[in-house]
Amino acid sequence: MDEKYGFYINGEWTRPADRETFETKNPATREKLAEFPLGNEEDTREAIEAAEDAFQDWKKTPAPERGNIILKAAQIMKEKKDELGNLVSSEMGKIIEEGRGDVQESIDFLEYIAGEGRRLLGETTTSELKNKFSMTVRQPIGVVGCITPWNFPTAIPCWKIGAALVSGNTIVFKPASMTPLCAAKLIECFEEAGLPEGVLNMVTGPGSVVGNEIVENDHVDSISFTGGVDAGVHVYRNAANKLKPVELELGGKNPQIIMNDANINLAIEGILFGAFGSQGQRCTATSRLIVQDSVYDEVMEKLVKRTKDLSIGDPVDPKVDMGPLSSEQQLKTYLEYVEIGKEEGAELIYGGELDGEQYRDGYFVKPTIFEAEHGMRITKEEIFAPVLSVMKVKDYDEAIRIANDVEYGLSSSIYTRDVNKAFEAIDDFETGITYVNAPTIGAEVHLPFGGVKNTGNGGREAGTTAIEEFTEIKTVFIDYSDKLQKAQIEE
Ligand code: UN1
Repeated sequence: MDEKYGFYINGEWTRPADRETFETKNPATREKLAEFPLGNEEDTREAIEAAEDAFQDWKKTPAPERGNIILKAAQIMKEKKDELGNLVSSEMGKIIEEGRGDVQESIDFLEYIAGEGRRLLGETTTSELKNKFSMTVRQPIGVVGCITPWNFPTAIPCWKIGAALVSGNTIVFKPASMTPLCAAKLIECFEEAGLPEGVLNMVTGPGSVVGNEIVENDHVDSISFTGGVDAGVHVYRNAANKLKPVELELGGKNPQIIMNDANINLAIEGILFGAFGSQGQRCTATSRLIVQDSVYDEVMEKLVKRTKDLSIGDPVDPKVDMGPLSSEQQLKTYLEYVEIGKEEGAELIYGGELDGEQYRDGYFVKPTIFEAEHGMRITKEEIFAPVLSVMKVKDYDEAIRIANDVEYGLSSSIYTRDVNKAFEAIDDFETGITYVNAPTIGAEVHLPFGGVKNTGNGGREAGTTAIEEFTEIKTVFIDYSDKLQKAQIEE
C-alpha cells in the first residue's frame, strides 16, 4: 500500500501542490502506508468556510433524512469491516480482533445515533399563564471542530461525527497524524453514503497549526476534543477567548480492585484484557491493580504466569495477543516510565523492550508489571502503555482511598462477590464509569462515556447524552390568548 491522500474539503479530495507531506506507517513493520499533506492555516480556513457554506442546507435537511445518511454510512462500514479492521490494526497496531472491534464500535454508534434523527427530543411543559404553550427544541450549534486521537482511529471520530451530523451541524475534522488513513477511509464511507458536499471536511496536519486554527477561528462554533490533558487545557483556554463550548475527553489512571472474596481467575482475565488490550493505549486501560492482602500472592502468581504467556507480534496475525506500541514516541515514553519505576524503587516483575529478529522493525515491548507503592509516579501518571502497577492493601477502605487518589477519574473496576461492597464501590469510586466484575475497558456506545476530575470538563460523549454536546436548547413560548400576558407581574 502506498497511497497519496489529500484534504477533504467541500466534497473534494484536494492536494495543494506546494504542501509538505507526512507519512503514516505501520508500527509493526515501519512500512509506509500512505502520504498526507501537512495542512496550514489557510487550508483549515478553507475547510471551515466550506462547512459554514453547507450549514444552512444541512440544518434544514429533516433530521430523519440526516439519520438515514448516517445509517447508510454504517452499512457501508459493515460491508468493509474486514478491510477497515485490518487497516486499524496496521496503522495503529492493536490486534486484529480489537481493530475489528474499533470498527464495530463505529458501526454500533452510527446505527444508534441515526435513530436520534427520529427523536432529537425536547420537552413540553406547562405555563404559569392561561392559553400559553411552552416547549424546548434542539437546534444545531453550527460548524463544529472535531479533533481526535489515534488510539481509536475510527470509533472516536464516529462518536463525534455521527452525533454532530444527526444534530444538524457541519464539521471540520482533524484526525491524529498517526492514523490519518483510517480517517480518510471513514470519510469515504460518508461520501459513498451520499453526505452532501461541505458537510464533513477533513484537514490533516499538526495540532499546533490545524488544531489551533480550528479552536481559534471565529467561524467554528464548538469544539469536541479527545486527547491528553495538556493539549486539552490548551484547547479549553484558547476556546474560552471566544466563549466556545468545548467538550474534552482526556486521560485516565484506571484502577481495578480485587477483594479477597473475588473470583480470582475471572479477575485475572479482566486485568489481562484491561491492562494489556490495545497495548494499554486506551483512556480506559487498567494501569493500577489494587489487591486485598489474603489473595495478593495468588493473584501475582497467576497474573505473572499468564502475562508471560501472551504472544506478541504482528497485530494482524489472529494468533497474536499483543501488537506493538503505536509510535516511536510511545516507545520512548514507555522506556522512560520503566526507568522511573525502577528508580523509584518499584519492583519490575516483568517487562522491557523486545529485541528479537521478528521485533526488529516495530515498537514491541513486553506487557509490564511492577509491584509498586501508592504515590510513586508510575502509580499516579498516565503512561498510555502496557504498564501495570500492582499494590497490596489491607481492606476495602484502603483500596478505595488509593483508587481515588489520582488526578483522573475515567473508569474503575471492582471484583467481589459481596453485593454490598459492589454497591458501596459504585458510590465511592470517583470516576465516570464503574464496572463490577468486569475490566475497566469496553464501554458500550448507547451509554454515556466520560469522566470526572482531570478526565474532562463535565460532559459525556456517546450514549443518551451524545447529542447534548452538539445541540443548543431553544426555549419556546407560544401565547394563544390574543392579549398581552405578563409573566411574574401581578395584575
Ligand atoms: C478511549 O480509550 O479513549 O471503553 C475510548 C472502551 C472503549 C472506548 C475507549 N469502548 O474501552
